[in-house]
Amino acid sequence: MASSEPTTSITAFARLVPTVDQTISGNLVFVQKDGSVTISLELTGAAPNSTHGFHLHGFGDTSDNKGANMFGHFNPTGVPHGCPEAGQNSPIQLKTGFHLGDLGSITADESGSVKQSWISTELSLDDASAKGFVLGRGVIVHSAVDDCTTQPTGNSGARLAQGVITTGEGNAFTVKNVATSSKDNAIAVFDGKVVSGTVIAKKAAASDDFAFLYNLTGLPESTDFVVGVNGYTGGKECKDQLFNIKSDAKGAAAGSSSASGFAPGLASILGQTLLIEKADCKPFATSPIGARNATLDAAPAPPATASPVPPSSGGSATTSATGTEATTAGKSTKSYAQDPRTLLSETPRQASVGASLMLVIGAALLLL
Ligand SMILES: [Cu+2]
Repeated sequence: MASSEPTTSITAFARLVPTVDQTISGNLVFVQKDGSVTISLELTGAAPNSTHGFHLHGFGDTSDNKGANMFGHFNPTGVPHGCPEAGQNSPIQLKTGFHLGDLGSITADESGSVKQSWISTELSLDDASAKGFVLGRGVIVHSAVDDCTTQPTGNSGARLAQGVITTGEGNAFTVKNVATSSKDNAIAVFDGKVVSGTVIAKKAAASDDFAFLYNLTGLPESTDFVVGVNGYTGGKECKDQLFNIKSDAKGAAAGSSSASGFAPGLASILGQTLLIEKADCKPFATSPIGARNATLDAAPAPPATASPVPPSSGGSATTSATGTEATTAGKSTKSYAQDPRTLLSETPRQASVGASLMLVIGAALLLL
């Protein structure tokens, strides 16, 4: 951070929500000050005296109810998995040389609660050019202890709670060094409390506007809405407006829209809040915008044959993955072998045909 602002702190957080049939929930607060980010966790609902692997993950895509879409550990530097040293007092100093998301394990007290904090000099909340830029990335609480040695997962087991690292509505700060990227892809997942479904933001080419693909239910029927991103002011009728949607007679809205004149890099919306506003410009539903296949590097333009991603059905399982650490092992290892920077872009959609076949075979094996 700039030394001219030694006492200015900025804050982000992640709300941890239990995956299907699970009970752990909590809140993770990130405070960046004087060149370090302190992470403070408070959670409840764990089994008494239980220990759980706890990591930042590469994607902030909560659309799978077992956490299977959160990808592997946040590892933008392409290094091995490990753990911070045990026995440290809070805050635990995160180690360099391991995944930037390697927070180790957490242990609940007799009431099933956890309070723990960490400190890192590698993470950043507001510098999109930093490897450790974490806005929009994910957080996972696992079922098992992180063994600190199994690569690249720590063999931490199923995913019991998931969350997206977000500034939160009303807490926007300026993200600097935003690069334009051809790999931009982000997702806002509406959990069904008000609205269910997803809004996906993506670009086919770096110079394009974002295309937004939406598939939402639970809206008031036959009603006009505007969709916007907190902190973005386009000078339109409603603050932060990007595009308009209208629900049908069943309260559903599905389709795509490009936001004319809105063409910043992905980092300008990652971790911000997506707003669905009624005609009076008041938010009706909100969701953090999480990374989904997001590298943030300035990549060459993709082939013109790139196909759009259809909106997924929010809140339901959309893949055959079981949501355990083991299911991501193949993808992560493969990515390291290619190029560390492609770690977060490794999906069946963008992988080579060969890699896609490997993933299909891997998924088939998991079903056996
Ligand atoms: Cu994990």
